[in-house]
Amino acid sequence: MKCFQPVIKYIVLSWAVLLKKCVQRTKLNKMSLKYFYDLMSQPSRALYIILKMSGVQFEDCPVALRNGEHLTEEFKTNINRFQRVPCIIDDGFKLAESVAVLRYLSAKGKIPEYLYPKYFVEQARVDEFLEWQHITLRITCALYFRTVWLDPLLTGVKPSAEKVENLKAHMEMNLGIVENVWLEKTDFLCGNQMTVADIFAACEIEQTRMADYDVRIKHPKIRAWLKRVRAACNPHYDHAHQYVYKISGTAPNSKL
Ligand SMILES: N[C@@H](CCC(=O)N[C@@H](CS)C(=O)NCC(=O)O)C(=O)O
Repeated sequence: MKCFQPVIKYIVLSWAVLLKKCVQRTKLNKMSLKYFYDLMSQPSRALYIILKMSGVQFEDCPVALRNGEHLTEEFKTNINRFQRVPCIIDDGFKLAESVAVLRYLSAKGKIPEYLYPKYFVEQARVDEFLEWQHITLRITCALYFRTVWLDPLLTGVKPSAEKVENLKAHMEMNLGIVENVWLEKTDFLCGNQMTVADIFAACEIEQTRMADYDVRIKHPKIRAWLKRVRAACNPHYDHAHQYVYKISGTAPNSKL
């Protein structure tokens, strides 16, 4: 029996070393994802909420757009060649575009099915919204926000009333489509379950608070839906929107 002792000791030690390596590798893998974002950016907030809800471990890499941190050569070369947020570096793999990042993480099994369905028919419905929103809801809400709030802050020049009305009309046309088409028969945009589509859309619409636009007035379905989305995503929703709430001076319960 004595002669087996060194062998047993060797096996036990090898297992201990292997286990330690596995734990170290798991920790390293968990943190190999770097997320670059600014909570003032709508798609950054959406992805932030999705990552938090999915329990994805990531290295927090906030980027202050207001300070031009994304405009440096270092950012362009080492982080995102398009100099925008959100973006990730996953174990050395650089990826920009919020929807591409979402699909990449889903393919890696990091996003739960209830947020981004795996069954191709259900996934296609969510993708339909994600494709639709870029040049409709996003562009018109973002342009309104930019023209009414951001540009005057940066340049000191106010837009003409005519320009604001024009942008508002375009934005409201798309809000009308959300109200009457996407939310026609269901509690959420792609059915009766909340998905990433709702999170992306809500983050775009919330941005208009800062331009003092009250979406509730003309859109009762959007108003009720926003409450549902917030409830389903909290506490991450309120955390992601902390600056939007602060700057707009609207506490979550007092407006929207
Ligand atoms: N289509 C991109 C949009 C990214 C984008 O426009 N990001 C803005 C913030 S919301 C940005 O980084 N802007 C910096 C700049 O334009 O200088 C996505 O969905 O990720």
